[in-house]
Amino acid sequence: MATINPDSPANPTGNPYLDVLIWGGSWSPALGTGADITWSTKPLVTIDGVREPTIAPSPTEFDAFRNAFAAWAAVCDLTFTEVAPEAGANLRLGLLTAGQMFRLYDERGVYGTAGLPNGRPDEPDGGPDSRRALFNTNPLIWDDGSIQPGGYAFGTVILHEIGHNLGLTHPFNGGPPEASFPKVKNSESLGRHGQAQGIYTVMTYLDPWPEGLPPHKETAWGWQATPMAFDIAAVQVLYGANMATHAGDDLWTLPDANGAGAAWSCLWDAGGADMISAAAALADALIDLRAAPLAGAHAGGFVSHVAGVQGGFTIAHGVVIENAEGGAGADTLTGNAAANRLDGGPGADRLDGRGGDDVLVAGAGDRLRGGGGRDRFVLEAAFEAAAPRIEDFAPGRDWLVLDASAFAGVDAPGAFVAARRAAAPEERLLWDAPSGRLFWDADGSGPEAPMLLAKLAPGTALAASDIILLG
Ligand SMILES: [Ca+2]
Ligand SMILES: [Ca+2]
Ligand SMILES: [Ca+2]
Repeated sequence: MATINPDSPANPTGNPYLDVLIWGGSWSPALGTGADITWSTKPLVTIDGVREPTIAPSPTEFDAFRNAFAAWAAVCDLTFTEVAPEAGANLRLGLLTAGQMFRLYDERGVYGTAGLPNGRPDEPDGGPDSRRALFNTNPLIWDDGSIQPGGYAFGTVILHEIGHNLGLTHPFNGGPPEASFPKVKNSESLGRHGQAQGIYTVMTYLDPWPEGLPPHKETAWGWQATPMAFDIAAVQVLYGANMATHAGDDLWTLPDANGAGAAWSCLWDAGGADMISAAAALADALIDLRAAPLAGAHAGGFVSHVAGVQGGFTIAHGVVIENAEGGAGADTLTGNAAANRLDGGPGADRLDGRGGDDVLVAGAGDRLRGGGGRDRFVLEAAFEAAAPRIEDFAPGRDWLVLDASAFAGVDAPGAFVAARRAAAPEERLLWDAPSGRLFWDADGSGPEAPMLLAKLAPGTALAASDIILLG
């Protein structure tokens, strides 16, 4: 059981987002240290001077609370243990009818309320080491679907109120008192670069991502399933990071259809060789492997998603996801500073490896940039008119990679020639420097016509040593 540290240092990080969210004390004695928190349900509430019971949660509602605690525990060094209502838990979760919530606040539309660790706003039922969260079970927003991860009540109410209980405030009127995210004026304000949006923090009052997709009205899916990048960074400042979460090799599959399972998640992945995949998607996918930088125009993260789908990923600060694969559509895959493998799959894809020694699979119609580092461009077949275009091939630094089993004779001496036509049987790779086009000629000087294999910048000083073989 944890005890309250009522003080939050003012501006503990110097970061204009995290310092606003962190306010109201914590459950651990010092920044960056963990705590073991107990929780229970069915607190009494005092309404109009009378103490009255809250609603006993159903098994589904218990699961919703457990899922929300698990989502917070996955990202930081907190544990949450369920105890009996009379056990004097740190956190006490209460379900109210819409009528009870209205009488409690004399205000409609209060979907939830919660105390910070230091007890603000004042909680008449809270003991010295006990805080509560109250939830409005108005069926307009609260039902068995909306309290599932990714549902409206889970993403915007349950995660949000528990965030308060852990020591996080809003992007508006946060801490130090009344501080806000840059350029945020009020609870409806997106602020500079739109960073008060729900896709960047569940502590906002704003929907996940209407600037990317139309406003979303369904309640059972299409909302947040996890704390988002600012939330994760902020609770890690308070309690440290959970470095056991997804420490192995993980496959993160982007939701590719609207409906159950479509939700916005921020990936907290502590290690391993990981991949974001849209392999099953039919629509165009955008996959961006850059982690949330916590500063600049994309401070709260880069959004990966399939076109038209109300769900997808951002990547938490400090996380490295190595690899990405697209689906049937014309996908856009962006790497990060690590060594990435990017494969767009079918469709005319755009790949950008950015820094690091990347592997980019060049399919039909693709346009590729390796970025910095020593990159390898894998040519799988000759697509002729749809030959991939490599925009920034750097001879002597990057490589073209050919599978010897797919290109018979490519491994023979003299297979590469700087010429538009083969003059000998072994001449299979024909490099036309003035046009920047590389051809595959399956029978060398035989009667078969060469096929276009790849397009590079005209005048590129390509040499045989720039080509390596697989298999
Ligand atoms: Ca992992
Ligand atoms: Ca594709
Ligand atoms: Ca890279």
